[in-house]
Amino acid sequence: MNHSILIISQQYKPVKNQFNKSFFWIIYFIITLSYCQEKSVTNKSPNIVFIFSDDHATNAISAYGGLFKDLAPTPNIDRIATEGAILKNVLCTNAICGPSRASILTGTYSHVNGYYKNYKGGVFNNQQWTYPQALQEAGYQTALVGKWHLASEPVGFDYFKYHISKGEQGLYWDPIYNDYGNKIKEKGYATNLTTDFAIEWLQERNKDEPFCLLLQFKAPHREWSPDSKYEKLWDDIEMPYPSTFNDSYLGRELTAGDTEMTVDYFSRQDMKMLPPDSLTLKKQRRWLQYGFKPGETVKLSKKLSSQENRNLKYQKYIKDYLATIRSVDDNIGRVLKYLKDNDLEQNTIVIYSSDQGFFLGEHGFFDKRFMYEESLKMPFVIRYPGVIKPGTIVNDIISNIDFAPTLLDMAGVSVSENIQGKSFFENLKKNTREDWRQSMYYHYYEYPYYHRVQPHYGIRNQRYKLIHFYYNIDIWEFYDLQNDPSEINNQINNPTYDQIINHLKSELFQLKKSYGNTMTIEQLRYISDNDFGGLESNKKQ
Ligand code: SGN
Ligand code: CA
Repeated sequence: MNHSILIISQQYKPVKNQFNKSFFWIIYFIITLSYCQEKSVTNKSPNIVFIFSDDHATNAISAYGGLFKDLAPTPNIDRIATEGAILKNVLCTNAICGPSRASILTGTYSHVNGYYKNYKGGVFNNQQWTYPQALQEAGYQTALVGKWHLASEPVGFDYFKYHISKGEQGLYWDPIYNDYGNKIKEKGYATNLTTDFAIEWLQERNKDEPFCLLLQFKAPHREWSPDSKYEKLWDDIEMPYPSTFNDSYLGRELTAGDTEMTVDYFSRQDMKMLPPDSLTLKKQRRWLQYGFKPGETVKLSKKLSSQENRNLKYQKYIKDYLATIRSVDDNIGRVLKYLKDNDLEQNTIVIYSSDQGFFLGEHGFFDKRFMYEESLKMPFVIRYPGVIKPGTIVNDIISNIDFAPTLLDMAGVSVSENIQGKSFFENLKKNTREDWRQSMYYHYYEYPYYHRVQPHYGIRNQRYKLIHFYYNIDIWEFYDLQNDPSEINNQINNPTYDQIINHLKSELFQLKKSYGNTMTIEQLRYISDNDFGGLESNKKQ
């Protein structure tokens, strides 16, 4: 700023009389402008509480309906939806943890932000623009508490306390955090603790500035460990099975039918089996991992048939998964109560979302990665009193690259030029622009670990989906979601759809190109095969 004053005063030096007056106004103008740029927000700007979890499927939130809506309701998440909006078509651009988080922070696709994969994914390049930095620069107080999982130091936060250990996946019990540079082991259950720390920060923050809090739970990520009080919630009932639980993968043999992601791959740890005391700690760990690799089969009971064992595994999994969500929902309730009790309810935007969807036994799967509906769809509910009408339902196609521009739009802060997402603030007010996108582009890169899901890209609109699996196979799949919502009939060879498929194919290539992904199949394979996605900037410094 001093620099620009100097240049201007030099330029105007010769015109002496006029100089004093003009000089005054120029300085006044510059100071005002710089103040507006640096602190474009006031204490009237809305606060933001962005609550985010890991692997929470829409099918496990009662506001979205689904098999468990009555058995395992989520009243607090539902409350955000009924007092604000529920978004039914929020689609992840790359359905896996780190990449989705990187897209949310930067508003860009993986091939732009460089974070393609978790395993051999390297490190999020934290020198790039992110929305928390933009908010911080604009005068927001910012904090991050809970799971981060991007392997580089969070930038743009006045305070952070994030899970370390297990490759930053974090632990359910007695978790270890990086507390603003200090390694701290806490005692207790992660979901409760993370909320405690978030509330502590809210209490201690500077009350004169607006804030943005990112509260990010580890739950309901694998290995789905519930709080002790919720361990036996559904012991006496049998949970329903999704209709595609025993999918035969007909017409999808080399894609959905060739993974290491079915319930048969649950480990002893997932099933909460206890290792023999006689084993050393190291051997106990290996014992617990059994089941993870092909050929390793965990049997829950020797007397049962393989189908019965499979069912039993699903029962254990789904009950544990839903029980971890019970704690997430309880703690969201605590946050909502804090906001209410502290007179923050009216001027605080509350969002709940998760990094991608998850399979809850559909197609026999757990985990995510595929462009199939269950993993592609992200939950998103938002409350903004006085601005978003209670009971709003949004069906527009939105994706995780749209989160950053939307948050900044709501806060009145400008976005980076390189951003690829679009603000959906108007959509939330039921004022969707006529040229809003009608289809989205998806791209998943990680292979073979974990879970052996073939890399693929595709396009999805309100009715159809076209996917190309390209890595070491060359297979296209096409689904008519209206007639086949469970995606079991791959119609790629059905001549009735020829015209639609051709049209979608060209739209897909057009979209891919418009987002700047012009890599050849060889180059894409290189991304999957190499550490750091082949990018120097992704290497750990
Ligand atoms: C771990 C899990 C995988 C999971 C990845 C990625 N295995 O590796 O099942 O797909 O995380 O999850 S585990 O045995 O270590 O639990 S993600 O949410 O971080 O993308
Ligand atoms: Ca995840």
